[in-house]
Amino acid sequence: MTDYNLGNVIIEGKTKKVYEIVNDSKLCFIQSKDRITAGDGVKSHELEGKAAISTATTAKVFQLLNQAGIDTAFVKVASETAFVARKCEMIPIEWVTRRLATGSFLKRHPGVEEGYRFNPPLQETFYKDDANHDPQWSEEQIISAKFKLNGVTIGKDEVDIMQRTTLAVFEVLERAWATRDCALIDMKIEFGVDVNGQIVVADVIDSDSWRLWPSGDKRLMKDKQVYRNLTSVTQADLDTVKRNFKWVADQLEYLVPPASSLVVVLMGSPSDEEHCKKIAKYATDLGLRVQLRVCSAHKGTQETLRVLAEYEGTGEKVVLIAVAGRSNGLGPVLSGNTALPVINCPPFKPENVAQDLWSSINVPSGIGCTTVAYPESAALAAAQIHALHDHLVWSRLRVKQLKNFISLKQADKKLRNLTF
Ligand code: OK8
Ligand code: C2R
Repeated sequence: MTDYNLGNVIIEGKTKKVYEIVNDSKLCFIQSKDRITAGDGVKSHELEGKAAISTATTAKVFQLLNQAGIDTAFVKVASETAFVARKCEMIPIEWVTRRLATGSFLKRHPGVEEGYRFNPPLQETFYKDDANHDPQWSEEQIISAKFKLNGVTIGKDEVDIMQRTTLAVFEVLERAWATRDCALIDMKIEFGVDVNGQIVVADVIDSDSWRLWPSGDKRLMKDKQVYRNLTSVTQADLDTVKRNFKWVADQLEYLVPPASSLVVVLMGSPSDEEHCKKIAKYATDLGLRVQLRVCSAHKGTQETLRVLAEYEGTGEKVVLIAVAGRSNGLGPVLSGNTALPVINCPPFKPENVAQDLWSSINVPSGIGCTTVAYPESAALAAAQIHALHDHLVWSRLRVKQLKNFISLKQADKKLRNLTF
């Protein structure tokens, strides 16, 4: 049952049906089916409950990707077995990323042992064509096809952006799964172009889309490969496949945690507030939790150490950012009295930059605080420290790099064709 007023069927595939939504031309409704297929539809079975498990899986994966900052078509869950997405024209290419060699790669590359590790992950593209078993396509073939979707012609720039995005999607999900002691071995995604001409990760991402090996052990695989490998299919086999898929959907509940990694910005004076709020804005955008405190090591040494003891006492993982103008005693005093990381970010005045900077970096022996010049740098440095244990913060940093790449590409595309 759904609250949406469904229009025409846009397309019906093996495992889902896509509808128009009456009165909303920018969205569509993706209804999952209780059907599992493999070998490009050659093997096919009814699997009661699969639509709900698949929808729950796709929703969690896309929420995680959206939270990391990746642009996807996913909008929201509409019912137990359906979700709403941005209406896209789909690019008929499967974008595959592999960390370990297995599956069809081994057939195409005889001699390579299963488990060969790709650093960076290997990327491959396949043209979606069931009748010809999805042939592998080169970048040149994709560009030469000149796909035109919602007004966008897929050329070299678009292919580069999709390649980079595919890699980021894989790495974000690989990190997330690692927190559940599961190795993401390889996966496939697809892209669409929405009605505004934006390229977004689309389709579904569920247990059909990847190979997932708990503890990196192939024998424990929890993905559709279990079904693909069956020569005859019994009800007991289907029950096992369903149990595996449900296990994956349940694990995903743990992969989207609320923001938890803490950054404490300590300022030497309330006059530093504006500078500190800039740091706080950048840090929250990176998925960090921020607290602002006022304490001067010069004017209130004991109080500063008491505030420090509050954070030492929580046992939480905390990064400290010291914001102190003129003579910076705050950062070095904090650093000399804690093992927590301390980053100095002095609020420089243009006329005193040289002297003030010197007071942050010319510290006595035994002091390990670091110094950055800009609020954004302070937030990024704190995020890099937290990213060592927080996969969501790691993902935000990873996607920020991707966004830098995309915006430079788009700017270059816009400007390189200008004539004067
Ligand atoms: C795809 C990575 C792995 O599942 C089938 O057998 C066919 C088809 C279907 O009907 O769903 N699936 O078209 C598909 N192609 C690649 N992948 C698909 N799901 C994923 O890509 O993680 C696959 O799960 C590499 O796969 P490989 O080694 O078969 O090329
Ligand atoms: P007041 O507003 O107290 O005069 O401070 C502050 O961070 C501020 O930028 C003027 C500037 O002096 C800085 N300050 C320090 C310390 N305490 C205050 N550098 C310290 O303990 O290092």
